Amino acid sequence: MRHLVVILGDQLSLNLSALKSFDRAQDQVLMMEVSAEAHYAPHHKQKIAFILSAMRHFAMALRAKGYKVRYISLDHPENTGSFSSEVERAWRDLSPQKLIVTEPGEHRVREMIAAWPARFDIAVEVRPDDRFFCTRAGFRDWAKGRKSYRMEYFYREMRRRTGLLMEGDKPMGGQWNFDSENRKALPKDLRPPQRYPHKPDAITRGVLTLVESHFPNHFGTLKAFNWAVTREGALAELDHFITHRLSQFGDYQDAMSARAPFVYHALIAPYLNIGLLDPREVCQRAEAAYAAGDAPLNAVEGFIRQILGWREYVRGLYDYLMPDYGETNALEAHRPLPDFYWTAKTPMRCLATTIANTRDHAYAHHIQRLMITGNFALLAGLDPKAVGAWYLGVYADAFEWVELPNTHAMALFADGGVLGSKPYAASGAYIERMSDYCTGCAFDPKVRTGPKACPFTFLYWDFLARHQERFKGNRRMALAYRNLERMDTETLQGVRDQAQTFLNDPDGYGAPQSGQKCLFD
Ligand code: DLZ
Ligand code: SF4
Repeated sequence: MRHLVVILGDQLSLNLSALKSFDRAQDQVLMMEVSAEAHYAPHHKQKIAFILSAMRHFAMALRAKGYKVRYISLDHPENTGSFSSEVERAWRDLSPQKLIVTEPGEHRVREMIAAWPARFDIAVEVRPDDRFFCTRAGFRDWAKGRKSYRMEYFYREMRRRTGLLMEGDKPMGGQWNFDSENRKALPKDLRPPQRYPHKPDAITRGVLTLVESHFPNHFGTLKAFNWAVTREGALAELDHFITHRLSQFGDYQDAMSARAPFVYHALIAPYLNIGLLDPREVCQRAEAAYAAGDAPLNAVEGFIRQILGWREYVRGLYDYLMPDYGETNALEAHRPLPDFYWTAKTPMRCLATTIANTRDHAYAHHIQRLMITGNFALLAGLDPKAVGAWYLGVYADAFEWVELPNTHAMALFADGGVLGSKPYAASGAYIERMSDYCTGCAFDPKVRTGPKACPFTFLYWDFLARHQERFKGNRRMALAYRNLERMDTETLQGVRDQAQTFLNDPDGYGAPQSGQKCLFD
């Protein structure tokens, strides 16, 4: 045999670099369902099912095109359970002259592959992953020598390089960024469209049964599984977004609602991240919708910025700064994750709703992730590694290259400001403004102390006071510190005492006493 082409579960694209120059007569593809990949993070059941079903459908699509595929399913009797041991078994069985693989996204897997040449005593060709606008070298060139790496500058450079939303060398509409228009709360009478339905076929149904029996104790439910597992399904979901959601996406990008968990979001990140969609086609579709007059510029620019700007930027930064980047803990946050991150049982309605959405759909949108679960973790001083493992496990789209910069750096400020210029700390007032969570909550966002006090509010003031030395000189936090200084000593002490009581037992805080009605049933 000539080449053994290894395809990982997030590389499901027929245009994958590892497949270029594939000779159907002499080469073979290897795909492996391995338990080690299901266990390195506490993956949500839907995430495992999504990846395994998409892998099985992709293997079918390859075979239909005449590729020979060695596909090792999770319950294959000889499955040894890890990438390296399965590659070793294939290498013994097939004696290839060379292994070919597209560079994996995660540092952990890159290191694994770096050990293969010595382990198997054969050539291993690692090809660049070209499913991105910006190459690794391109990002390094941009980042080299800079004191700080602000996304906004990288994004402008990418707009210029790709010509997306450009009029000559000027941004379309005369502005690079329309974010100030994209912060509306969802009006009560507005009903975002239903999610696009993906009916599970026999393969997906088989995988759902397999996952339930192999991973019964993993987080999450499979009941509402509704992910595309083929390129056709992913394209249908993209179409649905462009036609029914994109035009409102901008306005309500930051809105949160207990009655509309998906608001106007696209729900395509899982497909982009495993290769079912390509970021170039996605941005071109959005740009075309603007050109056709079907969606306004604030929506289209906001959407394209997420993909052309933010997604490429976090990938570049991860690559540039790992592995040390994941080890920082600038705010010395060491508290364990409260149990309610797994159970959704807390009287804080914003957290209970976001975590219940996560449990039911392996999804929460970016503001829920940043300003509810992330903001809480920042304010409460939760350990960045524990928080990172949670995010990496519970979201269908999470792979470390995208998850780590978003969680570790943006949400938790654990990198001390390499990515962002200030922490995204916010009190209950922000959550009340941007959501309908506070109505019906046991707490009141305006109250700072006493039984009705909102934990986000007293934790926010406690966070500012705790980190005063570090942040008081930060220009972007000047207003917050002026407000803190206006608070009299006694009030501040009361707020800090209440924060301490809360932090001593976040799971027990506000729980019903015997005889009282349970707040979260
Ligand atoms: C996340 C995941 C899971 C749960 N299972 C598999 C699997 O069985 N086989 C596989 O090839 N990939 C899986 N993945 C995705 C990998 O973790 C992903 O390819 C690497 O993290 C990329 O660096
Ligand atoms: Fe969350 Fe506080 Fe609002 Fe309750 S009152 S939903 S805890 S922000």
